[in-house]
Amino acid sequence: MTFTLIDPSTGAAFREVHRADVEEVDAAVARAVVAQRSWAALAPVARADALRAFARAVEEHIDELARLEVLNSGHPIGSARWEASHVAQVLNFYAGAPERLSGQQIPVAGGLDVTFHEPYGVVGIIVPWNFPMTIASWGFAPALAAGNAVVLKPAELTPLTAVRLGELALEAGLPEGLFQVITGSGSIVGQRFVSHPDVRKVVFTGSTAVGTDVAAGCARELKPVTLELGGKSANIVFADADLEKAAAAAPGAVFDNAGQDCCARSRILVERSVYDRFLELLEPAVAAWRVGDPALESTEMGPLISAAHRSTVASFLEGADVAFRGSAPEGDGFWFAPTVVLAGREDRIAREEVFGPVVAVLPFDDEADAIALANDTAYGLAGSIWTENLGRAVRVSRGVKSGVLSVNSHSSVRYWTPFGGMKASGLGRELGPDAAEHFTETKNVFFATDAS
Ligand code: TXE
Repeated sequence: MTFTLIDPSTGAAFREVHRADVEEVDAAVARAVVAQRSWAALAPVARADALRAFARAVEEHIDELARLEVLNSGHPIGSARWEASHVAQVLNFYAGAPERLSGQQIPVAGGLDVTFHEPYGVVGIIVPWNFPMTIASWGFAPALAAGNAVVLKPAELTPLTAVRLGELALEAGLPEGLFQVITGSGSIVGQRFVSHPDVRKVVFTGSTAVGTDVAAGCARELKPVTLELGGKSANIVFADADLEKAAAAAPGAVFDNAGQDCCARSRILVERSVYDRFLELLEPAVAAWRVGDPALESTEMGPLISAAHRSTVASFLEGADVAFRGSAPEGDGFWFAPTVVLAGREDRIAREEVFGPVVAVLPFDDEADAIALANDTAYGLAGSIWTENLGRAVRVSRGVKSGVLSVNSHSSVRYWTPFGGMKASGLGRELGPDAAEHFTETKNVFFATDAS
């Protein structure tokens, strides 16, 4: 059994990929159990060295990985190269973790009390199609660093870079069975990660609906789970902001990766007194956003991932008040022009995740209204605040219920700072200084020292 991969920029089928069944998942988990025991028993420096070797192998194959992502996912080559080098950086960062997973020494009379960070064992990682390599690395790098084995399931649509990373791990000298990439469907391979008794933790990134199911399944097994889910993040522009800068940055914040980004600032909230001026500034910035062949260095945005996804995105424009659109190529491929919509607070476009290059613009009245509107969503992943008023920046960033905010910029993901969502956007945090610890359980041991 296989599934067919399609180049999103041409619509042409180019490869068949194996669809694993439950028996193959069970065999992989059995191999992982064995590999994990030896891996966890290694000296911390040996695990650190192995991860650095894996990082070097990724660095040496950045161009190859990037080209695979252009073909399989339609990412612009510049972005794809950044993604591949990000994987190497994530591996290098967590290569520092094995020697830093320190426990505590807690004062207890009559002895010595210490804690250990014990690895879970085998960790199952389920990733989506929007950022196939980077999201996978946020799971596997800290999980491996903490002494776990990893089974990774890429999305059906975009398995190629994950499969290549699995090969590079072996070429770099990681032990057989320690990091295995299993291609297949969510309902078979993903669900088996949830139900398999030897997979002791699950990391899931994807839709809120499936994530909720995965969490429910993990609850039945008393299995910890990390969830990175959807978003409807607000880009809040106050009248006292540098409007030129805010407008120039807005397209990148929502149209990057064709809007297929959980952190996409897909609602722009603008203070009413500067609403018209902001739209005047936004229009040329959207027109200048370069959509086209992802193989070209100059391209800023490629196609959507699939024909089905393009239909879903298009459905959001039915009855919508479109203010203006950018351009996109005609013809084959799943192209969609960047679109700016004027929305009311109850409109579908203002409430649901589009996961495409469509942004809803809404006016607000004052600071309290901006916070209330930003929070008027089931989600709570990211957001941006544009203001020149420091006190307001502090108040609004504390008031918005999101896991990752930026003031006067749109940055959300740095591997050395924590990342994750509140409310329907997720559970737990990835990346940052503590991520390796999240792949361990604390063990407390008391050593009696009384002589008698
Ligand atoms: O996600 P799914 P899809 C949103 C976005 C998008 C929509 C659907 O709105 O349009 O979700 O995308 C695996 N048990 N996001 O269908 O289905 C699946 O094989 C275990 C937002 O791709 O959630 C894939 O590997 N696993 C999000 C992964 O889960 C299962 C990123 C994600 O698939 C499973 C992606 C099951 N029962 C989509 N069913 C973001 N905000 O970053 C599927 N999977």
